[in-house]
Amino acid sequence: MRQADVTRQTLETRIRVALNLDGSGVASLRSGIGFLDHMLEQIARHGLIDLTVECEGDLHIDGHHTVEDIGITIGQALARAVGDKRGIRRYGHAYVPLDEALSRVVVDFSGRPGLHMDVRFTASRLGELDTQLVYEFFQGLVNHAGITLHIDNLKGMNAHHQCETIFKAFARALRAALEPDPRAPAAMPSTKGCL
Ligand SMILES: [Mn+2]
Repeated sequence: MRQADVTRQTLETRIRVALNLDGSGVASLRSGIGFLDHMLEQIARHGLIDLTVECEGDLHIDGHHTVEDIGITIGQALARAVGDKRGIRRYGHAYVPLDEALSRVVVDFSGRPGLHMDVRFTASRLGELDTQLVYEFFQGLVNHAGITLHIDNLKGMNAHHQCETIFKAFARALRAALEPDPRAPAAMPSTKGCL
């Protein structure tokens, strides 16, 4: 039920995202950027989200449009799949370590887009991914999913580890926020009555 299949096309990118929030972590990823596929796989596996991402982007320029637009399209799919948010926990957070690196991600399905990200990558590139684009990915996602997202890399020397802990913590936080709350299965998790 909590599924979405979104196609988004511009003159810069052509993207399809399909996701199932109640999946088992099955991923089919062809973003065109190997390291980004590695990160999207973390969202699927640790979020228990079945996730398909297919992208034909203008990588002959650079990765910017591809990474940002994949974030936008995943955000659109998330918003569609989550529906009216009745019965979910709404908030989720996770700390994830990977050796020396440690990140914390906190999410609120608030309906209000907001990204607060404090990450100082120790390298400018990870494979074919410019680390500046991690911010663009989450900005696109947050704007279109309508979520408040706080991302903090608390420790880390190795940029691969920094990045991986961010995506894994994001996935775990998502999973917690999207989980059905058995004590309030039909309730809107807000005193406003809507989100
Ligand atoms: Mn890795």
